[in-house]
Amino acid sequence: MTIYLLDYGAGNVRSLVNAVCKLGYAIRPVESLEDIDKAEKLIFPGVGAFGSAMERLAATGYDKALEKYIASGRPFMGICVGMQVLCEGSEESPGVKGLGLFPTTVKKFDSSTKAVPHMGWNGTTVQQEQGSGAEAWINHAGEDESRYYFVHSYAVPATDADWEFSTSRYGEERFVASVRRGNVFATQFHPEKSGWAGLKVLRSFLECDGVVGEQRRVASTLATPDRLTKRIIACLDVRANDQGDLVVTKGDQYDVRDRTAADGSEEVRNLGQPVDLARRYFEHGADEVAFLNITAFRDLPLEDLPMLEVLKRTSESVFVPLTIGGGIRDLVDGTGRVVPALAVAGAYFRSGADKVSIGSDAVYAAEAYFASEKRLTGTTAIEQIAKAYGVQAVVVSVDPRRVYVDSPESAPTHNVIRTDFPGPKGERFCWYQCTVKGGREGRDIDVVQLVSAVEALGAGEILLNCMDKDGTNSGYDLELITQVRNAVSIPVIASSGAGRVEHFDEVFRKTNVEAALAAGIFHREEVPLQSVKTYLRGKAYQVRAVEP
Ligand code: 1PR
Repeated sequence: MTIYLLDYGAGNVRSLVNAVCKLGYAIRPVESLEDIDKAEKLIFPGVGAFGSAMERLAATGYDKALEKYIASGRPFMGICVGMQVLCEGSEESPGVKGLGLFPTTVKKFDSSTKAVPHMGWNGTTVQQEQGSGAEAWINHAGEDESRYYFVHSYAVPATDADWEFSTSRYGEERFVASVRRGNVFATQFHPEKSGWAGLKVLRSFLECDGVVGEQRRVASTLATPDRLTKRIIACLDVRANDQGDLVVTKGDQYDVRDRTAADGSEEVRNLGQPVDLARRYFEHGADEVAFLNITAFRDLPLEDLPMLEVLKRTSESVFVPLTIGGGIRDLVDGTGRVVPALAVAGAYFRSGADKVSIGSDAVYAAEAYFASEKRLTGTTAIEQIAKAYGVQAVVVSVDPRRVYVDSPESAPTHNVIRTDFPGPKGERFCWYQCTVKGGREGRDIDVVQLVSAVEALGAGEILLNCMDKDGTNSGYDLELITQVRNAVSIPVIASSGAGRVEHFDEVFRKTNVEAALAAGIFHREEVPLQSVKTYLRGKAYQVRAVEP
């Protein structure tokens, strides 16, 4: 069978190709209009904005070819924006016409009531009972434990139309999770990033043998609760050790060297190989895996950056979202060529990353934003990557540390809080100073200023580390996290300090963050990832089940 992938170069399609291969099928990229004509099955994983997706389709003539393909009755599957373009239009790109297969308009989620983008694993409720043979065609259902990975700011509001195959709920909003009519099936979620549950959905499409039978409507479950899970993220700090091998390491308050060597030398801690550990965490139920490259690889051509290979290999066996951080900025590579941050990010997306995480460069961008009285120039890495790949692909990793002061008046330009954990001289107040270069240099910008600026620039998520807590196993810095959670409406990942399962409950209960990340306890196998999930489930949290 000839299966084709319609890609227009706007994101990570490597994972989808890997997922299809994992299921035993070969898939080829569409390179010409004739390929669409030849295809027996076609998958369109749209990425980026609705308007740019339609523009790219129109510029290549693929829009008309797609319409013809769909009209021919051959099976078509759309993913994410690949589902949205089947609608008439989208609030995201006013005036741009979609393919108009489904009579509806894509709308933005209300960010005054919840974090937007909607990012994470959510349940679905199937809206239609299928006619003969249809169950085999596609079978993702809400009655079971399955969760699927969503990442989007815009969605099709649910209205119980007969083409709405499944719906989901985010906060007070019910939206369409997948559509189906005849030979067309499309999902708002990413099956290729949804673990085994997602692979099952993909397999159903790959195995179907054509147009499905009659559909029968059943009443939808209007009262379906929001089943968005709290995400548990495993983080791997990766660097070259003294022998030049790439290893996963872990610091104590950002110091990654062991001082226990007999000869007094200081070895970089080696906690394992990045690809092996990532695979282990996927199998143990990690909802996402983040790699932070903490070595500045100098003098290397872009295409030789070692983390590209790590991502390529990881995405062959890890089917949850992958984030890569470290060194996402304009750089001069080994050939003396200036490579813009957008190109660096592009290389990572093509190698299997779903999000890039920006550290130091985000601090400089925020400083420039305030210096220019909050003017958006469109030239920062955050703005450019968000424009090309969508805000959900841009994470800002923050490395703050406490600065104690006697009173708020002592730091009038910063957001000072009263703390329950006084400083060394009994100070009752503190602010959180942002740092660059892996915590080695403090800047005159506090964490609230930073996260507000990067949200305005177009970051889609905050990865909130804490230098004072990193590697201490003493629990998350709840005061820091609360301050940041209240300052932005994009999702926040709590990081640094997890030491026991109770710390995850505490951070979710007291700060309402969307995700919690840990490193040391997972690497040292002190607290297995599965036990975090089991504990949270026992506390009645929505968490994604660990799959077989
Ligand atoms: O500035 O864009 O090149 O990004 C560099 C990235 O590398 C930043 O995201 C920064 O956080 C990270 N980084 C740089 N140096 C270090 C270091 O440790 N020496 N790691 C470093 C930051 C913190 C987290 C850690 C959590 C959880 N490490 O990655 O995983 O604190 O740890 P725990 O659960 O063991 O407490 P740029």
